[in-house]
Parts: sequence; C-alpha cells; structure tokens
Amino acid sequence: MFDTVLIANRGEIAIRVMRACRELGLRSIAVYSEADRDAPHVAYADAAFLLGPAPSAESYLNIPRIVEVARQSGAGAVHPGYGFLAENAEFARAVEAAGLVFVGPPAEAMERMGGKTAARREATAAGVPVVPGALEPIEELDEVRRLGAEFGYPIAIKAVGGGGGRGLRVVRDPAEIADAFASARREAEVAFKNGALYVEKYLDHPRHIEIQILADAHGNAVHLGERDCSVQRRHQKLIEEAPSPALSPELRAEMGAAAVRLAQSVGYVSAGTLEFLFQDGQYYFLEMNTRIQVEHTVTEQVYGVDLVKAQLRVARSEPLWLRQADLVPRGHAIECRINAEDAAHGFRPALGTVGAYREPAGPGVRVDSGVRADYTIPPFYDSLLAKLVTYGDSRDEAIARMLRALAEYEVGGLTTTIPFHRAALDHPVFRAGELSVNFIAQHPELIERAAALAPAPVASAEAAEPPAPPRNFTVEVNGRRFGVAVFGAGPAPAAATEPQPGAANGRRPAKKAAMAAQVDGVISPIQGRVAAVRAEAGQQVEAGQVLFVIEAMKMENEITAPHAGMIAEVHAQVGGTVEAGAVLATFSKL
Ligand code: MV4
Repeated sequence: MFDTVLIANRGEIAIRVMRACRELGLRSIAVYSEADRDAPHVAYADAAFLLGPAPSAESYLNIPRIVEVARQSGAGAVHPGYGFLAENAEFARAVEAAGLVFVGPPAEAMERMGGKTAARREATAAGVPVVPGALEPIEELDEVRRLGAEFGYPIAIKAVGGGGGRGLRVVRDPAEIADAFASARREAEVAFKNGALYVEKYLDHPRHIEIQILADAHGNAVHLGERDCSVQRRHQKLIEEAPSPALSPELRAEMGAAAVRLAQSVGYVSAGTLEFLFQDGQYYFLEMNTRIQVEHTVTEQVYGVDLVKAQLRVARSEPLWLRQADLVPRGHAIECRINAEDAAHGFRPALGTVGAYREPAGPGVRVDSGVRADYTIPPFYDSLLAKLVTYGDSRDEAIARMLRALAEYEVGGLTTTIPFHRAALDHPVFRAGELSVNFIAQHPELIERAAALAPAPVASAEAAEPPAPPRNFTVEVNGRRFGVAVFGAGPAPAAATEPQPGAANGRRPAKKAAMAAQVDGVISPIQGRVAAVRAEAGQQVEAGQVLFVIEAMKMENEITAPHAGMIAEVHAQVGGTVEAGAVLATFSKL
C-alpha cells in the first residue's frame, strides 16, 4: 500500500517514527528547515528534503510545501508526529487530497474533537462524564456569573479552541470575572485565533490521567490503560508514568471503556488519547488529543505494544490484531522529559550547544533522543532534548532505575531538567505516589534541591557559559547614553567581560547592580513576539506594573516594571520580535 513515509516533524519524535518505519521495512523521508541542516533526524532518515527558512510557519507548518515535498519524494504516507501540524484537519485533508495516506485520524474525527465545547457535547452524548459546566461557548459575563453562583467558586474560564492551559483563568471571586474573561479572550485569540470561551467548575487538586486508545479503520478499538501526567509546570508535562498509582483495575477498565466508546462515537482511527481530570475517586473527561503523544513511551513499556508501528499498520488498513482481554499492564514505567531549561529560574529555556553527551543505558532504560554531542540546538523550536524512560517490575524499581539513569546521564554545555528530576523522583510525595497537578507549585523545595544538584559551571574555554551574573552596560540609544543593568540570561557581551569592579568571582548582588545604575532596562527574559506595549516615554510607572506582553510558545508573558520610575525610551513595538535579554525599554528611578 505504501512503502515510504514522510515524517513531517523534527527532533526526537521524527527519529522515533523513523525507527518504527525501519522495523516495518518502510523507507523514511525527513524534512528540515534551514536551521536543521545539521539535525540528527535528518541524518537518520533514508532521504531528506529542505522545506524552507527556520521559522516554523515557513517550514514545519507550511502545508503546501510539505505536501509538495511529499509528492516529489515518492512518499506514500505522511506521519505528522506531535505538535506542528499533527492536529490540523486541513493538513490531513491536504495530504489525502494529494493521494497520500495521513498516518492519523480522519480529518472529520479531528474536527469533532477539536473544539472543547464540542468535545464535551460528544462525551456527554456517549455517556462519558465531564466536569460540570457549560456545553456551549459563553458570550455574556452574566452567564459566567450565573454559572459561578450555580457551582460555587472557584470556576475555570477556558478557551473553546484551547488546550495546554492557554486561555485558562481560575476565578475565585465574581469580582474577577470581567478581567479574567477579557484576558482569557485575548490569550485565546492569539493562541488559537478563536476567542470563544466557556466555563467549568474548577477542581482544585485533580490528577491528570489520560487513556491511550488505538482504533483501526474497520470499527475496532481497544484501550491501553492510562498514563498519570500530574507532574507538570505551567501545563508543560515533566514526568509521566504508567500505570497511575491512583487507579484500581476496575477504574482502569471503566475509564478505558468510556474512552473507547467516545473514540468510536466520533469515528476515530489511529492512536489517540483522552484526557481526564481525576479527583476524589471521580473522573471527568477534559479533551482528546488526536495524535501520538510525547509520553506514549510509558504505555509502550508496560503494554508491550509499539504504538507508532501500530499507527503505521492501522494506516495500512490492517484490522486490529490486539484483543482487549490480552491488554494488561505489566510492571511500571516512568518518563522524565529532559529539556534544555533552567528549573532554578522558572524553567526558562536554556538552549545552546551540547558539548559532551552520554546517555544512560542498562536494564530497564530507554532513551528517545533528538540530540547528540557537539550539537547546537536551534532556538526556533521546543526545548525537549530527549525522553528518559525507565521501567521495572514495580514503581519502586522504576524510580530507582530513573535515579540511577539520571545520575549516568551527561549533557555537557547546557542547563537541563536533569537536576529537577533527581529532586522530584527522590521526593517523599512523589515516592508515595500522592500527586496532584499542584505538586510542583506546592513543593518549592523541589526547585531549591534541583538548584543544589545542578552541576557547577566548568570554567574552561570549551565549557558551557556559566549562569550569567547581572551585568552593567553603557548603551547609546539614538545617540543618548544610558546605563543598563541586565539580569538573568541576556545576550553574552561580544568581548569577554572584564571583571566588574568590586565583583569578586564575577557575581554581584542584583540589588547593588540595580542601584549602581541610575538608569536601567526593562529586559525581556524570553524570545518572543511583542503582543502589547503599555509603556511610553516619559510615563511614570509603579513597581510591578505591566509594561509589555511578550508572546512566546503561544503563552502571554507579562513583563513588569522592576521598581517605580519613569520610562525613558521604549524600544519594542507591537508585532515585533525580541530576543531573550533584549532591552524593551530604558527606565530611570525617580
Ligand atoms: C481544569 C482544572 C481544574 N478544574 N479544569 C489545565 C490545562 C487544560 N488542559 C486543563 N487544565 C486544567 N483544567 C477544571 N474544571 C485544572 C487544570 C489544570 C491542570 C490539568 C492537567 C494537568 C495540569 C494542570 C495544572 C493546572 C491546572
């Protein structure tokens, strides 16, 4: 039917899909952007094609270009991986219209589950419980107030187009509704180009439990149990495991049956995931992810099923070869996401160049990686470097193996989430399996412990850049001189920094640096697009006042005034892009 698969993705998942292709005797075609010429997924493929410039919109999100390349390459099928175009029904249609097989669900099933309120209606119709709340989008604030009075506070305002926490606002008091509604709408419009919102009762200590399903093109479907993904920060999952420490075999069977029922009711085909909140023994359907997920690995380890090969076989129209009664989890698996992020500084991205690189191995260890030694990570995409998965007969064995594997893992040159994972896996609450989605927020000692475990920066020429102490610059802006204090990650100075006066070992308390400069800067801590500018020259501002909104990874980040003062000059404009460390405005103390 097809013997060549184009993988419309990059990084570890592209390689994961190519591995499945190779085992099935299928040729794999990589695609890449100008920033990815040197990327491992390009080297792994049987052939590779350039899509276009680095920005995703011009490469990994460019539907006509990907379809054109797929045709040129002789591919018979396209696997979208996760992210990028994986849940884009228009892409699935374009692939099919070009006479190629889309390795994923039918566009129509994606659309039926695409909108959150539509998915809630589908679930309700299939007899699957949802969180109490609206089944249709809400326009009027009075309707929100009415629902708040009905369920009691807190309530959650959510984006119909949503997912990943974008557009989510928790409202604890009716007085907050108007602001929360407006800000949720703005974020939803940016992230999903759909400002529609709805309301649910807010559950305050749920677990995130998701059910993996697999459906063929002939009406057969099974579930492969659950993953517990409660360890998240700002809706980015960090640790996932299977099975969940919270589910009994009976509940697993019940939730699994509910998930299969719902998937079948919308004509779903391929691998898919149904997300639930689970609190006080009750489960509530949240949304469906119509793709292979990052954390599919833990399910593979405990069910002994290669889900990516299963997607490819189902895409070849094979009838399902698995029987529900045979699908029993064995042992326990845990995945830690190894991201280039600095947990000690709010998990901010810490992309750069990998130096020495050595992966753990040995019993019960799996690494799905998208990097290698001496590889410079392009700053255009996400910060996931690799997934470290361990498995064992018991949860305790999987944890012990994870701690051992994390200690073996060497990623030189970059700050990664490895120290955070060592702290988390060793935490008594994690060990006890008593998790809710609030785990990280409720345990700040995790971050302190992670910082203490972080490798000390190595002071050699080849070594990674050490964490940047605050630096003072004199800058000229339109011929006018300003002193600027740069805190956190900023662009490295072009020439090696000379030791600052009075700055033994290059460090200096941030406060002192700020006071030394009468004029300092409002710095963007992240790379992103300027969504709003609320500062103008000559304006007096209060400490904490929002001056800029920077959109990065589809989240709105508010940049606030570090102290009261007066804006000198504004250097960012709406719609522009800024680098991490960019001076958005200069700013003087009064
Ligand atoms: C909720 C919730 C509590 N109550 N809905 C966040 C992302 C989005 N997929 C759903 N999310 C939540 N929805 C109600 N009615 C709590 C969360 C939530 C959450 C969910 C899953 C995993 C991590 C989370 C972290 C914070 C909040």
